[in-house]
Amino acid sequence: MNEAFPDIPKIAFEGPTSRNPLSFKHYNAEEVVGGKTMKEHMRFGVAYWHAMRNSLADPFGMGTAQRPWDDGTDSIPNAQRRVWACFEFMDKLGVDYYCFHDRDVAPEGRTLAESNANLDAVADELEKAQQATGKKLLWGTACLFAHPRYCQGAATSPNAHVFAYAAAQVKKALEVTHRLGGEGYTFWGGREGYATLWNTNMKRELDHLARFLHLAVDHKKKIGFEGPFYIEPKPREPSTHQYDSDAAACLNFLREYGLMEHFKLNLETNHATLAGHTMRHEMQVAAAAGALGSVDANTGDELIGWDTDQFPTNLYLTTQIMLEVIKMGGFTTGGLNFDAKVRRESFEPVDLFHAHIGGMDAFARGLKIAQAILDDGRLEAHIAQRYGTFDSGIGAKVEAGTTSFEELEAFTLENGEPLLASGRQEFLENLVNEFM
Ligand code: XLS
Ligand code: NI
Ligand code: NI
Repeated sequence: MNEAFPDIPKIAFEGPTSRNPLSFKHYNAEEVVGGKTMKEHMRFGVAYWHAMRNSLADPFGMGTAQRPWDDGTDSIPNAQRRVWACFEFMDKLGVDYYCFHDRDVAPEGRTLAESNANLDAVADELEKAQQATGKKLLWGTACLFAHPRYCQGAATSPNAHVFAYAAAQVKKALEVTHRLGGEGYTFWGGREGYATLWNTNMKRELDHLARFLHLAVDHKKKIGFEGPFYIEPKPREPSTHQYDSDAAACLNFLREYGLMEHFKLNLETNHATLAGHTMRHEMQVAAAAGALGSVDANTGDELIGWDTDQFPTNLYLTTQIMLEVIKMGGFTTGGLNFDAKVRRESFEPVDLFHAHIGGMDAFARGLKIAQAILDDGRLEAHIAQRYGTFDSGIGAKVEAGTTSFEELEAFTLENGEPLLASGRQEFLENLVNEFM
């Protein structure tokens, strides 16, 4: 097969003084930072749906993407050719992982049986490409939101037949993910929510969603898939409200339905901001519950109110993400999946390279800055000292659960007004800037 990107060489690390846009200025895969190589820290992934399938259409206009290797048809040979374009892309970029939805890699057929056969035919090719290049599947997922049958939800559809169809689709996607050695499996509840409460029985829909996930856990055990399941929170879009609206809502749902041990969260920056949170907030909520699994690395636009899925280039953002990743002890099965698309205006194949190189360099700098902040120790020491009154005396008893309201009352009567220390926000913001 002809190369998909004939004019583009393997992207090399050339260092910060390079002026070559097709080089890494900061991402140096084998460079050790804090005891691990950059590549081990980051575990970058390419999102098949954006890199290979996004035509760059928007609600006001048709696609603009130029993808010379793609003949624009829904044929199996075209889908198979795309596999090799994707792996060439990953290889030239030096990214080790990819993620896909079933319907990104293979076309939906007229029947479930036909769709499954299509998926098998492309999975054969994915398997060959993985073997030829050593690239791996970070996670797989099923697209339960594009087809009209899912317009009122999949697991939360009011129609049991739709529930069954979605279950059959996840069964197959999970089996293909397993076959390809996928390290995890993601559930993003694309249309699991509602457009209006006037036609919705929320309790019933939530029960159905939980039942669906329990059935998926049963099947995972049956086929011996050992990777984690991830839930990806997002508050809205396409629905008015999605049940998995943010990390806290997901964790509450998982606990309520006895699913905690089987799930972690896959957090996406643009979804965090749509939920009115920072990514760091979402990461701390998940990490505190031991459920920070993977990251969909992207960013939103501050002025556009939707999921614009842009490539992350903001060093404060990447620094904060890497701080949380390092503090939780690093990714295990998860990674940084670029769930991001180039702008509609950036329609050439080379733009895909610029976008991913920029994201990887931004994360490399974020990693180095985060590690430097941790090595310096002042920030963490400040936070630890801020809670110092809980390290001994009455505070230690509070944390140990060995005090009572009576004792706290007696303590207060004896000690009078508390002596507070400043929060020092500005001091700490300046401290962080020393490392940027
Ligand atoms: C869409 C989601 C989607 C998931 C995978 O907003 O981010 O791309 O990551 O279904
Ligand atoms: Ni995502
Ligand atoms: Ni998104």
